[in-house]
Amino acid sequence: MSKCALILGITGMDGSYLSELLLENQYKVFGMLRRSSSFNTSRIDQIRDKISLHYGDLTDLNSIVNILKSILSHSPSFPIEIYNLAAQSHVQVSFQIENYTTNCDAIGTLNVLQAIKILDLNDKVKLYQASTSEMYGNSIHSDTEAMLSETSKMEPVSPYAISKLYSYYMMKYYREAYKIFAVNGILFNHTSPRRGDNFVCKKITNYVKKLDKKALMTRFINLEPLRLGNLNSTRDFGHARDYVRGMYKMMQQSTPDDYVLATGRSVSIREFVEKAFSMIGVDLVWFGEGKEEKGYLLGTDTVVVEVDEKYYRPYELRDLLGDSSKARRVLDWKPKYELEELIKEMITKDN
Ligand code: NAP
Ligand code: G4F
Repeated sequence: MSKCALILGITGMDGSYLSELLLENQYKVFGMLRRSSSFNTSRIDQIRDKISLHYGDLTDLNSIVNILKSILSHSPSFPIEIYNLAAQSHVQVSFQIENYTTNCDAIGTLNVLQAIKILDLNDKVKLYQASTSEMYGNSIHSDTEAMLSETSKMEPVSPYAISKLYSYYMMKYYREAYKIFAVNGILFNHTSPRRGDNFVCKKITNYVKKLDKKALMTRFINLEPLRLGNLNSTRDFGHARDYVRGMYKMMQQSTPDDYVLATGRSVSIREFVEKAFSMIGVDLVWFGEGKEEKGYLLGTDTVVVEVDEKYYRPYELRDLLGDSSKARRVLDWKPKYELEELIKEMITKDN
C-alpha cells in the first residue's frame, strides 16, 4: 500500500513542490483547499489529477476533523504524514491583520493538534509544522556575525512571528504531553519561481525579468522604478525545492525533533537587487541614504530603484543567518542550489 500524506497549504509555494516530491515517492497525496472566488490552484494544476483535494480552512477545526475522517475512510497506510504549511505567511501584512494572522498561524496549528487528539490518532500520524526563522526576531546583531541555530534565543518582532512561536511551543507541548510525532522545521527564507509576487525576492526578479538590456541603456527611457522598502535588512535565501526535501527527511526519522534549514549565507536586499540586475548584464550604482536612496544604471541618470516608505514595517527584523549543521549531520541534508542559480532560475523560468 502506498504511503499517505495530507498537506495543509497545498496550493502555496512549498505545498506545490512538496506534493511533487511525495508523488515521486509513491505517496497518496491529500490536500486542503481554501474556497476562493477565483481559482487558486495554479501552482498544482500540473498534478491536479494525481492528488485528492478537500475544501477546508485552518481556522475551522471541524473542517480539519472532516478531512482526516475522509482520509481514514480511504483505508490509508499509517502513519499518515501531515504537513502543516498553511498560514497567512506575509510578515508585513500581519501588522495589518493581527487577529486573522493569530487565528490562522497560532490557533490554526492548535486546531490541527486537537483534530489529531479528537480522532485518537496520536500514534497514527506524524505532524510537520512550518516554523520560521522569523521567530528569532532581533536576538542577534549583524556585527557579531552570529548564526542562528535550534538553541538560539527567540524574540519575535511581528504578529506573524509571535503566532508562529505559539505554534512552535504547542508542537513541543503535544510532543511531550501526548507523545505525538510532532516536528518543527525552522526554515530560513526560501523562494523560487513559484514564490508569491509580493515577497521581496519575487518582486525584484519579476521587475528584472521585464527589462530589456538594450532598451534600458537607451537614454530618456520612460521606466517606472522598482519601489522597495528597507534595503539594509539581510536574509539567508535558499531554494524551496531544497527545503521541502529537508521537511520530508525530518518526517522520515524514527524520533521527532526540531531542525533549522538554512544555507549559511546571507545578503542584504540591496545586494539581492544588484545580483538580479547583474543576471541581465546590468550594473547599478547607489546614491543617497535611507528614504532618499536610489539605484541608477551605472553611467546614466536613469533611476531603476527607489525607496518607498509604504513598504517599511513598524518593527523590522534586521538580520537572519542560519546554522543548519544539525540538519546536515542528522538528516544528511544540504542545499543543492547556490543563491546565484536561484536568482537566475527566478528570472528565466515561470514555474
Ligand atoms: P505560501 O505560498 O503563502 O502558501 C501558504 C499556503 O497556506 C497556501 O496554500 C494558502 O492557501 C494556505 N492558507 C493560508 N491561509 C489558510 C487558511 N486559513 N486555511 C487553509 N489554508 C490557508 O507560503 P510558503 O512560502 O509556501 O510557506 C509555507 C509555510 O512555511 C507557511 O506556513 C510559511 O509561514 C512557512 N515559512 C515559509 C518560509 C519561506 O521563506 N517561504 C520560511 C519559513 C516558514 P491559498 O493558496 O488559498 O492562499
Ligand atoms: O520578502 P519578505 O516579505 O520576507 P520576510 O519578511 O523575510 O518573510 C519571509 O521569510 C520568513 C522566514 O524568515 C517566512 F517565515 C515568511 O513567511 C516569509 O516567507 O521581506 C524580506 C525583507 C524584509 O526585511 C523587508 O522589510 O525585505 C524587506 N523589503 C524591502 N522592500 C521588502 C520590500 N519586503 C517586501 N515584501 N516588499 C518590499 O517591497
